[in-house]
Amino acid sequence: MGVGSPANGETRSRRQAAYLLQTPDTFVRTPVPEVTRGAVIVHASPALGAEFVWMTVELERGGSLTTRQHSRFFYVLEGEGTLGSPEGDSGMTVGEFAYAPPGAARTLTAIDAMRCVVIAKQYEPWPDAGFPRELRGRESALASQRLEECPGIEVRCLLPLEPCFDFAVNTMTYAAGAALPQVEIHYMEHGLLMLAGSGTYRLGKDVHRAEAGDFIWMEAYCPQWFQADADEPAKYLIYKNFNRMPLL
Ligand code: UGY
Ligand code: MN
Repeated sequence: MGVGSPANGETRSRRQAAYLLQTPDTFVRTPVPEVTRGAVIVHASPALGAEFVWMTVELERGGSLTTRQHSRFFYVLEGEGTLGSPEGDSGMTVGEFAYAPPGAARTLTAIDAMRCVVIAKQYEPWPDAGFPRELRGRESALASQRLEECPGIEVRCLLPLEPCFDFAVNTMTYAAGAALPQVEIHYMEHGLLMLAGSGTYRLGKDVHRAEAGDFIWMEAYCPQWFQADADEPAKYLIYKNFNRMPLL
């Protein structure tokens, strides 16, 4: 029995047609040839209906992940490592992120046992936009914006809004009790990892608790709304396909 798994088979996880709520007690670690001394938890993939992949890679000290295909986005959750490219290695620690353009080989190596979000998406080029460049940053160093003048919600956009980028990864920080100003229904799909705090997530017609460590996938047009618990701020990391007109 996995740590935290109740004996009676109960879980807060839910798989519905329009969304997945995946709580840590249901995470399954698997080997992949791209990883040495570690494993991946694949949260969202085409097998689910998602048009992107969201995994958590867990590496022992000295373990590594090497990938080349598709755009990849890395966000360190725990521990420390280096992200290596033919141009050299650079250190990555908690709260730091990187974007690797499609086709560029990158190796993430753990200096200390580490956990890192890896998001991969098939790149959709845009004529004359140029090829996306490598990016690195620290989430806490980015300026935050208010969500449509909504007090209590701060958004940090980790990727720039430029025509060469075809997805967004943001953090959303909610003051205690703060809520999205509307139920959203939109053409973008989401992957989402609760980084801190907890609250209530409305997904379709269901209402769920969402707690730090939970992963959520929402398909396009899934009605969605979040409110942080009244006694504590909440924060999540969220992906969406963005900045491309859907094909007619
Ligand atoms: O960017 C978004 O669509 C975001 N406001 N959605 C969400 O938090 N569920
Ligand atoms: Mn949304």
